[in-house]
Amino acid sequence: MKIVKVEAIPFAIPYVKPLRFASGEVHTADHVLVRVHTDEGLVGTAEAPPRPYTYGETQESIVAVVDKIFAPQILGLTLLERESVHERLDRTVGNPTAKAAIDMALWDTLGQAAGMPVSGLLGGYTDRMRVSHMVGFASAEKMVAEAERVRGTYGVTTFKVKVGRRPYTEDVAACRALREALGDDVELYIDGNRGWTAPESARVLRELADLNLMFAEELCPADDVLGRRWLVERCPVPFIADESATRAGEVTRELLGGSATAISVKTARTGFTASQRVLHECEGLGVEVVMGNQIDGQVGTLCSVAFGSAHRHSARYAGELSNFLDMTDDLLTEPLTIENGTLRVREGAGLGIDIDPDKLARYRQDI
Ligand code: MUC
Ligand code: MG
Repeated sequence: MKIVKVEAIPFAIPYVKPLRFASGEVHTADHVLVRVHTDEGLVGTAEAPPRPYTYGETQESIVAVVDKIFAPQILGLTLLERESVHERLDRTVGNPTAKAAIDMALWDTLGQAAGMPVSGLLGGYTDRMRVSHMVGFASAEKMVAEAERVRGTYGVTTFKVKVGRRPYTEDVAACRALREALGDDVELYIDGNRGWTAPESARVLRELADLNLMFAEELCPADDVLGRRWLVERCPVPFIADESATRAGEVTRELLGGSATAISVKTARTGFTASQRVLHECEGLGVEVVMGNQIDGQVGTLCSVAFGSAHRHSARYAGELSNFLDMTDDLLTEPLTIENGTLRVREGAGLGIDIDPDKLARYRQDI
């Protein structure tokens, strides 16, 4: 079965409230829907969320790189030649979400062709994941109110707290308020998106030592090589590399260099094929992984839960699967629901991504 067409459709859906963090803020989900068509009429779907402040991709650059570079390189290859697809895509450095969306759309097509769910094809470990909710920058009171609302409404009991502000005392106060309000039973961890220096990060970790944090993520830049190594040596919990370890080679470099002791796996940037390489590398090395969220919509979240639940090693911790809750609308015919703190994989062949044509027509930016 051959690939005959690859579409990149820009769409934009506003957020109810922006997500703010140390490296940027998101007001609108200006994503790209990627569709891979086969000669037998199957259509695989995924979404690419541009994160300009992290990887330099924009909605426009994703559409351009898919239309002008990636699609022409893979047309004519079959669904069973994914290794060749990646060989061709990987000639181009960067563009992680564009590559990842093509990979996941291909897997969706493969699942449909086989009449099997992609999650089962990937590993089929379980059919659901516990959900971790990301709490963005706001006053301590507002951050507590959000976490309490998400716990009360969806049963979520794991929270990733965005930190990395200056002065750091604001973040220390917010973390403390969250622990006091939510109690000892919730799981809390922090993500600094490179906002602090290594010494500032060390100071914060000391001040938060009594809060029983589960992880610390990207508190300072990995490019401060010796500072980051110094920090990670002193960090009392696994130190997650996220944007510093975006592919298997970078994961190796960060882990062997002592700049990280855990890894965030994001299907939005490594799709399924490269995410499996990262995951298996980490599993082989005995390194913990967390399923991260690149501020995905429902399409991306479905991809993330399909992958995370497919493997024992990625299903261990709660996955970051709730950013879509803050969108005013989405593209799926049947919206995702989080119940009892859990998100389930969609049943059926492929990824179960059924796009509502009216919604796509309303939100697409190209016609
Ligand atoms: C995260 O884990 O950092 C914020 C920026 C990005 O690329 O992903 C999010 C969440
Ligand atoms: Mg992160």
